[in-house]
Amino acid sequence: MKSKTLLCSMMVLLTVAGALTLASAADSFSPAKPKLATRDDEPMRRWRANRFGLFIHWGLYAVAGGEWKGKEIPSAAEWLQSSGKIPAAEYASLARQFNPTHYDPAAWARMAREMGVRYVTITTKHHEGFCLWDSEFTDFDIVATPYGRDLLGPLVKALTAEGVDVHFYYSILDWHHPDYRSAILTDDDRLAYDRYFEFMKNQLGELLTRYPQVRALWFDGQWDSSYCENPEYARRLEEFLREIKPGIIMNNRIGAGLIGNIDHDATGRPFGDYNAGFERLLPHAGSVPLYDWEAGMTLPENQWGYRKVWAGHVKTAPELARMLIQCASQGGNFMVNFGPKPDGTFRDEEQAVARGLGQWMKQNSEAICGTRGSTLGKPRWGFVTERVAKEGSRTLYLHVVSKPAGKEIKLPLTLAQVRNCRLLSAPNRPWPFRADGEQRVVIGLPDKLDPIATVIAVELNQ
Ligand code: FHN
Repeated sequence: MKSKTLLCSMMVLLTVAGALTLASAADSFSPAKPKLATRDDEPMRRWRANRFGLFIHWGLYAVAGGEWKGKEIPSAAEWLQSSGKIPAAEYASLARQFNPTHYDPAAWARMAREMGVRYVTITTKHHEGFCLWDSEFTDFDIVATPYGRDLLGPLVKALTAEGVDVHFYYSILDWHHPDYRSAILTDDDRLAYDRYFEFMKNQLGELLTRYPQVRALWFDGQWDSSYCENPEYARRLEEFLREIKPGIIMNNRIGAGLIGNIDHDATGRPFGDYNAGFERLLPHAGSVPLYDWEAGMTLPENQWGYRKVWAGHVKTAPELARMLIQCASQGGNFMVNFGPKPDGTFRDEEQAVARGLGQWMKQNSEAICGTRGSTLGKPRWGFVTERVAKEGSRTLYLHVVSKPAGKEIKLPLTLAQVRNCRLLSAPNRPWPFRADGEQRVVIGLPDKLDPIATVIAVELNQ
């Protein structure tokens, strides 16, 4: 019997502050505004360089697949308990059916690497409160299922072996824990929430120490007034976690506050390290968000966890790849979300997306990972990313999504600035370029463009 240590903005969404709307005219570039750096140490630089991640939502809701007692419950599948108004104890009985016999962490990790992602963010505990690891602080976890053993550890190991970084999602909001309060209205509520807060700290401490490979924590469910109107909890939690694991990266949803901006405490210090507010949306093309940022995207409309029946438009690999490119061109990270089935496998649509993205990334990851947003703005024919080498030389990556009139790209550069050009699809031979007047370099395009984006690397002289 485990010791039950029951103690324990709408997101700090930032949106696009420094909107720098560029490029309404083809090939007219102007320099981007500098970014407000929150952190620039090695872990943060690694987080930034990764650029592309896979989000995984997995929990008891996968067993129900969006249905309860034979009826479809609308809204997001992982919100079933709340949308279906299911009492916590009844909902918890799903644990008795959770048995992912086909779960193969090595296969998941291989899929992630082949897809081209550099990190995986997995839900350790979503709003339902169920934990995918064997937690010392609750019985509502994987050990209470027929599967009966840790799911996280083997995945952490397999991802690490494949060279994919591990990030953990953790919901502050908890529909199962008896001490959780959505609002603190009485002294008893305060005492209960304090206990819940201790429980949460204990669990997060447990995750960081038991799985030392984890590099980032992705908080969510911070919008209830109990948490967001009492920002001292957020600051205490952040300090506690940074003490346990200096270098850990946290999204800004650990903060408690305003919707639509990264949140700061009374001294002006921001919460967390980056803005995770772009949920199923990207910043306006061409704008430059002020902080490091990350967008998360579902395949169907708003389903993060597994739902048996998907309705409406389902995004394809080319659509998602272009979103990834757009994010990279604006200096942000991009996560595609998968919701595994209760048996531990991925649905066909997700597998197809993994393959499609992987194919493009195999040839073009150089133009995404380790790059920064373009200082040249947003051209009409696509997007630009850039890489700055240690010695200071720069490479521009032109992601050509549609053929410009005249079938040529014109860059506001002099011939002397360009060292060479190459197509990433044929990297071993130089790609021609010429001058057109003093201030323009012209680059032709191959006859056939890649249906996602044809990438031309333009190496510049210092
Ligand atoms: O409510 C959740 C939702 O289920 C999902 O986890 C997403 C992922 O970004 N976050 C919340 C809503 O902001």
